[in-house]
Amino acid sequence: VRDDRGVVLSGVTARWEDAAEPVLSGVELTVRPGERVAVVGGSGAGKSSLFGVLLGFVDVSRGTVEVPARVAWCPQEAVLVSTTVRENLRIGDPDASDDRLRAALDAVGLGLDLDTEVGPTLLSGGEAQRLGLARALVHDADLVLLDEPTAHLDEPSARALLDLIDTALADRTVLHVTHRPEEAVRADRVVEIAEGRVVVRAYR
Ligand code: DUT
Repeated sequence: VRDDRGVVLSGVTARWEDAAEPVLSGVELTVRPGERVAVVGGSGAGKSSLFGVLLGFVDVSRGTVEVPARVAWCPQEAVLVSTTVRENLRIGDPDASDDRLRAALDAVGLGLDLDTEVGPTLLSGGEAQRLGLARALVHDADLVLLDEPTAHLDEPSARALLDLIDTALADRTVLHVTHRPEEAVRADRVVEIAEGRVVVRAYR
């Protein structure tokens, strides 16, 4: 296991551009390589802002942020472009061979042909999320950020997606924002964000 695949936030204070107050203050968080951490907390607590810090689009005014070189972000609704499965996956790596793309589709249980045209409305919510995960695999992301991936799925689809996350992302470092306790318990560890701070480190 390479040791540069984890996340280390030390004393991080961060604010959105133009915001008067910081959204996160003095955040300490270490995520080991390959660990899966569920991030919980009330609406507006700063969970998405934490992802913004890790992705580099929220300004850090104090402290240090260490993230791996390759990070993938899977939002509530997968961002798909109206073109083929192949081109949607190649957003993860423009040079990926068809064999690698097919391996990623296999890993997420999607039996789609690479030439199939997709788009925001042509796949079910669960299929779109799977395609987003496959793109993260094509990117060979060391860190995968899941922002409420089951928010728009019915119960069976949600369970199926979570099972897939268990297997397809088993060796990746994963931060998983969720409101659902049944999702949080699948993680190695749960952290809670409240009022811009990590307030609880609950170990299972
Ligand atoms: N905020 C901004 N600009 C943005 C997004 C958020 O200023 O583009 C502010 C609003 C809010 C704070 O950051 O007061 C925290 O929001 P965040 O979206 O990080 O909270 P959350 O924990 O992800 O809430 P939710 O569960 O509702 O998504």
